[in-house]
Amino acid sequence: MNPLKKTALITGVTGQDGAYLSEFLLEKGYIVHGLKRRTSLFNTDRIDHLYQDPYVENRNFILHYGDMTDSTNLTRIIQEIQPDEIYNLAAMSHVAVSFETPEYTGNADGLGTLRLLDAVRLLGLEKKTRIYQASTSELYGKVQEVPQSEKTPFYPRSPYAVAKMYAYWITVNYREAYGMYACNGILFNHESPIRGETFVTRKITRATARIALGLQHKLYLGNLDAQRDWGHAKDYVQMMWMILQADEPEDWVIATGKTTTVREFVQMSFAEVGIELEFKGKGVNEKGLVKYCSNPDYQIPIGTEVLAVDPKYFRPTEVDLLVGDPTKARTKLGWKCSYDLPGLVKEMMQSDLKLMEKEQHLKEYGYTILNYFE
Ligand code: NDP
Ligand code: GDR
Repeated sequence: MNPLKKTALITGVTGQDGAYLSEFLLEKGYIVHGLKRRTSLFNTDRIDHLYQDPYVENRNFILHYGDMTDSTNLTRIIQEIQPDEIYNLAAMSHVAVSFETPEYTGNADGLGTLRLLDAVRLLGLEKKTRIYQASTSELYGKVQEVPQSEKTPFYPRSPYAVAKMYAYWITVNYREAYGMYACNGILFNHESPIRGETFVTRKITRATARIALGLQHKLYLGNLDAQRDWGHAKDYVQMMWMILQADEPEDWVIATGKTTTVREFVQMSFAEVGIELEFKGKGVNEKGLVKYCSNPDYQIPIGTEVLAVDPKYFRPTEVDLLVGDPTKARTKLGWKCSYDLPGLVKEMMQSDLKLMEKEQHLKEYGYTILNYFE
């Protein structure tokens, strides 16, 4: 351990935010420890570029096997590392999947947070270790107020959001009960080229690229009317760090303050490959048809149906409208985002086009390519 360098533990290091936050903290000179789950195949694609040979001395990026459902393991790792900062990003983070696995989601996302906080307390680190809890705009759920701020009441609408609500309050409770420096970042949706493939933005950019290249015919989505406040993950991980550098531990909304429908996101993605869509029909019968195609590389006949609604993607209870009010973070932490939504869509599309071109080559050489769209 190098006493001159700060040490951070990131749970969920293999996820989108874990990868960006690792890069960010390493650039700041931190020693970064990451918690990763045992999987039957390697799942470290997002952090492979940060990997360091375990036989080299003075590593500053170290991975540990662990799981948020195992308190013995969390306690042992925290005891060994004695972190200055913990970023609790690990979660079963897919809202729709949480309806399929509600008990596990409660265990990992809700109780997992308690296990972490209590490990810090039991180890007597409550005055040393600062804790960031990855809270979410999903806490607002059913619309009570627009835009949503730190003062807006919660009304969670999924097992995921309910589990995150427990995590939110147990973080507040440990802060108040034991004087711990523990904070919630209530982050609105944030995306990137390394966003999980089954979240709607990435599902759309991936499918748009595949359709343009002739690898897929149609994109099936659920609720096209849902509105989200989408930012870029790179901007948001910086704020996780800022939150832990503030003088006092508090809870913070991080958002762009703008909202967009899923349908508009689809239009923006297709526009990146020169395809204009027109939407016809309503509800489950709504379809997206090619109206115009300006890019000679991606010629799809006018009138081709490239988007349809599949009710299997509807959620038992939906969150219709999210738009955050980040005034507190803007005024007290100096929060501002460097990306806007068109810039984010462009970056995601360029990345997915490159990836899909690779898949196209693999397919030409007879390799099986991933055709999983769920
Ligand atoms: P991802 O789904 O990309 O990453 C989740 C991470 O958690 C992965 O590393 C995953 O590991 C790990 N994980 C899942 N379950 C467990 C477990 N039981 N034990 C240990 N690790 C586990 O999520 P994001 O990076 O997008 O989000 C990070 C956090 O922020 C999550 O808590 C999410 O709920 C929250 N959040 C995200 C927002 C967003 O828009 N991205 C907005 C607001 C909050 P593996 O790779 O093995 O699956
Ligand atoms: P969300 O993200 O539920 O907001 O949670 P997601 O991208 O999954 O859904 C956004 C909206 O799009 C609608 N939608 C679809 N969603 C998916 N995944 N697949 C589809 O085919 C589809 N069609 C329409 C959804 O109904 C929803 O309204 C994300 C996660 O990162 C959480 O962990 C995080 O807490 C919140 O953002 C803030």
